[in-house]
Amino acid sequence: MRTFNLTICLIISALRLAMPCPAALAQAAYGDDIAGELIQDTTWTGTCVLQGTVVVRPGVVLKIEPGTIVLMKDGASLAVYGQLLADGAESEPIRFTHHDDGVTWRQIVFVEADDSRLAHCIIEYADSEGAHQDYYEAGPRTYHEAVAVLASHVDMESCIFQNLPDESANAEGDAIAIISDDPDHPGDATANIRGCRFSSIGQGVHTRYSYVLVEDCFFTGKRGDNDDVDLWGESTPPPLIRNNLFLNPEHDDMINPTRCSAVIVGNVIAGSDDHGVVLRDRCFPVMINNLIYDCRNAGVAVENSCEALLVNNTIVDCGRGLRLFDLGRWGPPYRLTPGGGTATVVNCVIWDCPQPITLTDSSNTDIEDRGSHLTVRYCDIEGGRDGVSISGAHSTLTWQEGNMDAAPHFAGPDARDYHVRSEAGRWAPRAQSWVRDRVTSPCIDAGDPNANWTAELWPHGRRTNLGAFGGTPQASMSLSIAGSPADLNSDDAVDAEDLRMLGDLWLKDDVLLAEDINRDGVVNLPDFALFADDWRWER
Ligand SMILES: [Ca+2]
Ligand SMILES: [Ca+2]
Ligand SMILES: [Ca+2]
Ligand SMILES: [Ca+2]
Repeated sequence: MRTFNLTICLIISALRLAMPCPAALAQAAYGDDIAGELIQDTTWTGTCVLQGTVVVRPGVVLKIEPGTIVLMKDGASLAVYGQLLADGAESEPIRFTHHDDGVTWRQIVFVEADDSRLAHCIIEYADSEGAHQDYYEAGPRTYHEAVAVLASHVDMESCIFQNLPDESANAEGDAIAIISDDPDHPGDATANIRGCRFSSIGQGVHTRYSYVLVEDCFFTGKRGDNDDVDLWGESTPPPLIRNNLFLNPEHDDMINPTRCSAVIVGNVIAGSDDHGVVLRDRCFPVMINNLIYDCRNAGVAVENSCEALLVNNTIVDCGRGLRLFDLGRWGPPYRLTPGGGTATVVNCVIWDCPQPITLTDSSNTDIEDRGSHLTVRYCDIEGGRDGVSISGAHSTLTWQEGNMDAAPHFAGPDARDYHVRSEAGRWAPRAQSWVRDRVTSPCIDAGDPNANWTAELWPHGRRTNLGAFGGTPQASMSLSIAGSPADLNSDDAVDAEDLRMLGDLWLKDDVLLAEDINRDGVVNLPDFALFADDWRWER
């Protein structure tokens, strides 16, 4: 029954399969099921039952309507060589699920497909447990993830990955693989993964030599020897992991680029029994504006000849704040480059960690440089220079200007609010408003004078703050009134360009906008009055 029946497909094709499921002609051969190949553009709606491997041929477009339920029989797959446009809606998601209790389906795989989309889809009960280490060895590959993308581009928006492979307490099925180095289908694979939820599963996103944008996603309850975002190999551009929330997994690391110069920006990473972020092997990753707390082993690990740049991160309440070392694993299957970790740390706060920073030599005696190497400037490190522990004769610390050891005055560490206090104004995320404190944190305006402060709202002090919110609109306000509140683009002049910006957002009802000059949550006449006061201001 699973073999492809050309005659049936041609008949289906002749009728231009665009009908509610089950498809009438497919019923003749396969009962209520859809099976074989789609060789004509097709739209699915209602309830569809898939069995075996359903193939979307090259050049064929499969559309799936909002609210469609795709019931996958035991071991069923959807293999897309053409294009899949599964556009659910928030109120009418598309559900890819199993046909019967107790069975699992195999996979949605894209192979040299046309640009495809999964939006508002729920993906569950796929048989997707397995180890990404399987892909380290040369030879044929079997991808185990629920969604595998080979040499294709797929946008995934507002999707939910859950119950992989089932709802049991130790289920650790993996969600997504984006693969550019498949031996049979090599070629750039890319994905934009936005607003998705990864709930109590194994690995979330795995890449090999692939660009991904992972943005505004929520990862929680992860299980097993899996990382939420596991990136392997370089790509152009490098992966961008931005504004995600990683919360309370039970095990393992949250973000782990290996030999991958990923850009990791604006994430909240909290509650791991291992590391928050692991930066591994020969690569040059960058971390900016991340808040990392409650990671038992370390907030950030830099390993095996990785050279990392850490700017404006807050790392707090972790076993170690930052850890530079050689993990080993030089042989197969990992084959990591021997060597310590190297990091340049600027505008960061590391606080309330039993060991703020540790550097360890590599135990590999065959390499020229066995040291871990750290450069620190404009940082607030608990214990100051003594907060850096160095073990081994080869590791080095370069302690530069602007560092301090001063209580950062977090707003509410018990409530995990790590904005720093200010008499001039502090953003209160729960209240979504600005509040004033009785103390002002020394982290305000303490950043590298050359760092870009211009996204901070006035009064910004014309200098970036330390920590995760420094250099962002959520930066705590300065006691200095340098600059002008009407200089909306921070170019040291109030002119027609600022007026245009004010006009563009006129009556906009939103917070954290420079145009909302009185910071009351709406851009309107009182803001224009303040703007007019400073019209033609120039520094
Ligand atoms: Ca896994
Ligand atoms: Ca500032
Ligand atoms: Ca301006
Ligand atoms: Ca206003």
